[in-house]
Amino acid sequence: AWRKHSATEFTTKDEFEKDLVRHIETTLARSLYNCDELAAYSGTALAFRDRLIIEWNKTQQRQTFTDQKRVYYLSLEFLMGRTLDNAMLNVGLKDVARDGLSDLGFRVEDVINQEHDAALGNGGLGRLAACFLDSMATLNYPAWGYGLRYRYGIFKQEIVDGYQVEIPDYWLDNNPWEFPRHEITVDIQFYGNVKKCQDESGRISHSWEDGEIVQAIAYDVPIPGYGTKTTNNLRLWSSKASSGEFDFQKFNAGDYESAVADQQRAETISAVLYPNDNLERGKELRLKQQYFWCAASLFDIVRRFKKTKRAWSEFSDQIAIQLNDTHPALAIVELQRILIDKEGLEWDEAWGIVTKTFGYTNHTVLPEALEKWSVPLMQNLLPRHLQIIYEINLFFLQSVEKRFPNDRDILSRVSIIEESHPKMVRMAYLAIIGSHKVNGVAELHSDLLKSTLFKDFVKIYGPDRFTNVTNGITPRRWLHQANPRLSALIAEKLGSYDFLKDLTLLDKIETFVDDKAFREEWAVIKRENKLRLAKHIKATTGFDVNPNALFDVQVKRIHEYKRQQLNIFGVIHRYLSIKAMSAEEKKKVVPRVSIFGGKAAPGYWMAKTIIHLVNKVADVVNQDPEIGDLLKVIFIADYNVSKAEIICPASDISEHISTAGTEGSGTSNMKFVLNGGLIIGTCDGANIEITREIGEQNIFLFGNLAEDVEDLRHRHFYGGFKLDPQLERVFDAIKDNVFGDKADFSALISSIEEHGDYYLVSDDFNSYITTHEMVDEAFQNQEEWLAKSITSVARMGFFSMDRVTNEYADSIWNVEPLDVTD
Ligand code: 26Q
Repeated sequence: AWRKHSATEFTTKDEFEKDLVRHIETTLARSLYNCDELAAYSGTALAFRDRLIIEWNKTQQRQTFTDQKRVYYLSLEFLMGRTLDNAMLNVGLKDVARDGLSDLGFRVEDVINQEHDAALGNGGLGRLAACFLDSMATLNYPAWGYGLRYRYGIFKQEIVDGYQVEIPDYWLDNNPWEFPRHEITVDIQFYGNVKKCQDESGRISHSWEDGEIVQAIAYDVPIPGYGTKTTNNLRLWSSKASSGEFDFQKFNAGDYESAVADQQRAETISAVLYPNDNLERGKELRLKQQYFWCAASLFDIVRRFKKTKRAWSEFSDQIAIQLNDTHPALAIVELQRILIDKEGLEWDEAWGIVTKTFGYTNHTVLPEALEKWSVPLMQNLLPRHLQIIYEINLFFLQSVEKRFPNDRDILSRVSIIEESHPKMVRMAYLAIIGSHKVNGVAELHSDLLKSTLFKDFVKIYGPDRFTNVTNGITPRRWLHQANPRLSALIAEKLGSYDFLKDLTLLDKIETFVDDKAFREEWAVIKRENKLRLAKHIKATTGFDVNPNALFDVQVKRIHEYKRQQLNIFGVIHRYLSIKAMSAEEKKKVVPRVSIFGGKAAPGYWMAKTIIHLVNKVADVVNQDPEIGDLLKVIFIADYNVSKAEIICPASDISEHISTAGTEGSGTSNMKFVLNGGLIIGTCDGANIEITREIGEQNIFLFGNLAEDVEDLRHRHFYGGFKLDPQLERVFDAIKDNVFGDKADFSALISSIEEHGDYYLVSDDFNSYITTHEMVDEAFQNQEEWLAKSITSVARMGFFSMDRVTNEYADSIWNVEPLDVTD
């Protein structure tokens, strides 16, 4: 018989208050009389945490007991954001909490705002992992995430004198959402050397010896699904000096300082998230992080499998492992090593298991983002793994040679080892060869992978190994949580909140597109969301913005390929045009607020220059009396998940304007449309499928197509470069020091004028400006604009992360949901 659990499961306001007060008074040792918002947050979080723990334990027991196939999602980034609001909504008790907190004199929104974002990621890739966790739990898939428990997440961004300044994000103090599992540890080895042994029967084996040992400690985070009891697990590894390894020699010899230094070096592995997005730099510590996390996770997965006493041949029937980009590609090598060196399997049997287990998701075609590790570095840090990589490569190349005996070049093209100086290990090739499925994240991106980057592999393996799964977003966070009023309005019309579990049901709201009361409420909600953002802008920048103006938003990591420079040049063009207008002409201008936000990698100088220019333009434009309300430029500092929850519901239009063929998918495009904003974008990434779903009359597309990019770049160099005349006018203003010292921005201009305009800013400028004029015109017809907004939301069902998760489950993982009938 089951022992009844001791923790409470409150459902009413009074029960919640009892739990809340108990936690404030006993767990936190605070008196109710000096309970501030932070204590109210902690108490509320603990009360909800109790509820999660009960279902979490049950879910884990159920998954162990039924022992069906599980998914492990390996990601170096999980950009979770805040947890409390999400937990309240998922268990359906936010209103209970609101009432209970109000009795104690608190507003639930203020309490929620006390929480620090869990920012263990850079951008899209990390947020995708977080959306995966939400959907896998909601759909009852037995699934775990594995990641690193960074002590410092992505840095906090401050803007000082118009420049980005990075502040460390120490976030771990009083985090109620993680559970240290001090009993779950794994010893991880680095360096050392490989010994070859032969037994009496002549069988050769390898052992990796004399390395340095670092200990991995598990920290678990509960992941509740929406409207289900399933609560999955996210396991994050933290590094510590191995107790066996702590140098007692040094310690006893009085060399205390150096013993402590060793300890700190071990802890450095999980200290900080690398802040580069779409750029790889080959640092040893990054490789250490990757191996540390892969080895700990694989050990844990294999340990769990061995407890079931199944045959190794059943491994891939029980386990699917998804690689979020190539960052965990070493997991392929590590599993092969465990199977042959530790478990004594033959190479071929082991390799069959490995390839059936792994799937690999690629997120980018940008050459500078493709991971390569130097062979000497890997030789030193992971000598046995390098041997295995060479072996994998040898067998692979032999099979290629047999199939294509007359193609001499193909071998060097597809080799895992690049024959450069030094030699490099190409992680994407390793990931393809070690997986049974490789997918891109939007149709165009997956097609480009097949026709360019991975072309030879399509020839070798056939087209079936390569597939597309277009990204999505979780409607729980990105509609229900970020935009509760819109969610409520939709629920009222559809008769329930079922659309949060089946987003295709949204299509039913299209029948209300002509319903006057519905349209009015829709418009009121957008306005309230704009007011909320205006308040935030006022509080953080001091600028007043007119909520009736057209809010034009571009928030995402700052990168040349995403082309924030195109946007700010367009803003300057607008500014100059308004300045040249007569008073009569000005009356026809549609007022605009251009809102930017995003972080630049600390070492990415050009991206920092773009931020600087945006802030300088803001300084000039916002104070120009000739401009008034007609144009305002805002840079929102420290863009992160919780800011996105305020910004996404507040846009009239948002910008997704990457050079065609460069953005894997983009996911904020989906967030903005789902919240009733229109978008301006290039034919790139998921913009193309968004257009297909919502209709081309509901989106503002512009610019050159991916198929023409190569040719245009070529012509810049060999056909002579001609700057767009309107862009020239913009550059002239910058060169006249209108936005401060022109020298500050010379690199930005010369990259276009002199260095080939790689991102086609000039080629797309005219079409960009013209399209913005169409946006202004469309915005003047508010009734039509509203119809576009409603219609678009109604047609966004396809972009639910639940659809994405089911596609992975069917076509890559071959896993079934685990029914929860309690
Ligand atoms: C690699 C090596 C060393 C250090 C850092 C990195 C690194 C870190 C982060 C490389 C890439 C990233 C992040 C990439 C990323 O966010 N890609 C985005 O993924 C989204 C989800 O699929 C897509 O929507 C975006 O188009 C894509 O840019």
